[in-house]
Amino acid sequence: MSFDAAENGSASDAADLFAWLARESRELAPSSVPRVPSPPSALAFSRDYVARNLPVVVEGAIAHWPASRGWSPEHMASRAGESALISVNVTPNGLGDALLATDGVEVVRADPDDDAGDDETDDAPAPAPPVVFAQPEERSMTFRAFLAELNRTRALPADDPSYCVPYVSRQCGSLREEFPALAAECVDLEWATEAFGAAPDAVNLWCGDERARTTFHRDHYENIYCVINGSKTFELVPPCQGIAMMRAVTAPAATFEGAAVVLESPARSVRWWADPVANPGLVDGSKAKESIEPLTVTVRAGEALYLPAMWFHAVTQRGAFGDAETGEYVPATAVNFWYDMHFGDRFAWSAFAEEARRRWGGERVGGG
Ligand SMILES: O=C(O)CCC(=O)C(=O)O
Repeated sequence: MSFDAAENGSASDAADLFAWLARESRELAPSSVPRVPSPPSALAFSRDYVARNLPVVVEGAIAHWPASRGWSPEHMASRAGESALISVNVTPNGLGDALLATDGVEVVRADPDDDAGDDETDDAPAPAPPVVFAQPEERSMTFRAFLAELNRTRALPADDPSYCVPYVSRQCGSLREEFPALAAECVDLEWATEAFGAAPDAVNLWCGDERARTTFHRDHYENIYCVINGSKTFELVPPCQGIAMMRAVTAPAATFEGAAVVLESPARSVRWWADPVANPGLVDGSKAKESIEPLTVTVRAGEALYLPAMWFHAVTQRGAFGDAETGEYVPATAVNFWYDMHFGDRFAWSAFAEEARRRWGGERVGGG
């Protein structure tokens, strides 16, 4: 990668230091996500990607797994168990963990007495917050029931009263906890475990369709994301570019209940990023162009993406029609490995830049 300081100019000449930071970060990142044709050695992976905090797609990453030719819906349902309950995230709009403008949305207060700052002598209900951080409803069902619900709702118009978007997207170790028989088919990725120096902290299963979008956020984990069925498309923004240009909003936490949202009680605030697709109205138009130019990469079945810690990412997926035996719809399915990141100098700089942006970079609080 070449570095030409003249392109962005010197930081000391920049009128807007945050815009300078965003451009600098973007210029120093690759212009596309590279691919390697087979799993690298742990040393090459560490040196070329982990140490440089750069993403890469590894082709043939799961060739040694029984799952390498995909998992049919029937295989997943029978291995998940006919009576074992799994957790399914359900939303009316495909957006779990996302900012939601409440205009036209029913906002329910779990307990009106808990309203922060409520005047006890004033019975008028507090106005609904203009924006909430909406989390999915968690429903328990068998994997087979999830598949039936996915297929049923795919066929409905979005304004049908029973329309919803189910997505198997529980985190914090869902594969091993909820799908132990499928977990046994996902063999450790030695090159990654050796490079990160420890076994993964959590292994998660993701299964859903193109109606769901995971909105921009970042994780303090090194992530190896392996696609088993269909494809997943990642929009990636380098850490400093995201901190400098993406708009964060602090909003009260709420949970979907059908199409309504129920505010958490006691109240809790969450700081989250305005997503250009999910929340175009919240993205600052003057900065949108720079903040909305992510690196986009599609990861296909059999491939793995190394998604470095602290990179902002938004994720969508496509399933496949035509399961070999039944011809039915096969939802996009993936397994990801979260490894603890190293909290070093890079983390400290990032926390500093984020707080500087919050204090001096024009970030507004409350979503107004
Ligand atoms: O697959 C998805 O929908 C989201 C994945 C993700 O955000 C992650 O692995 O950190």
